[in-house]
Amino acid sequence: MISSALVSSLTIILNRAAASSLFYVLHPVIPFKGCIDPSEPFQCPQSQQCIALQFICDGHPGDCPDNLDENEETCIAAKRPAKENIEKFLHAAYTFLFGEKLSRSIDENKIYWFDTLASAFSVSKNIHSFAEKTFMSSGDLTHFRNIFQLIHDGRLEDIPLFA
Ligand SMILES: [Ca+2]
Repeated sequence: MISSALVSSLTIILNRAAASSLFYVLHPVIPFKGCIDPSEPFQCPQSQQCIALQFICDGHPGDCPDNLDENEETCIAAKRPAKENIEKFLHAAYTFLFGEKLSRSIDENKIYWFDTLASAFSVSKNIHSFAEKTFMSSGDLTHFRNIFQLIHDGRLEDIPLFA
């Protein structure tokens, strides 16, 4: 036998579910599509607000939430390719750059890995900061440094030996 307390609890839960689905009908959630307006191409860190490049690191805070438009990492990111482009590049060149060794970590963190990697490429001041943000082991960092040294030296034919 179902107690009246249980029935009233169920009624409350069902009413909340109905109310919440009505809420979503009235206020559909529009997924963020990135900063698609060319006049405001820069996405503020930890936000979906888009601003013009001229407001980044211009000495006037307040263009992004929490004044992140004047943050050191934001200043670095503003001088680098857009994070979305870095991410596309990484998808295309991952095995070439990192080889099988680091590819294994993709399987463990597939959903977030490229986003994390692209973010780290976008904002890191140096290779140590990059390694910290991507939780690289010292072995992975050495591997990564060697790959980039080979690219820097134009010795692309040697990369498969490391990868
Ligand atoms: Ca600013």
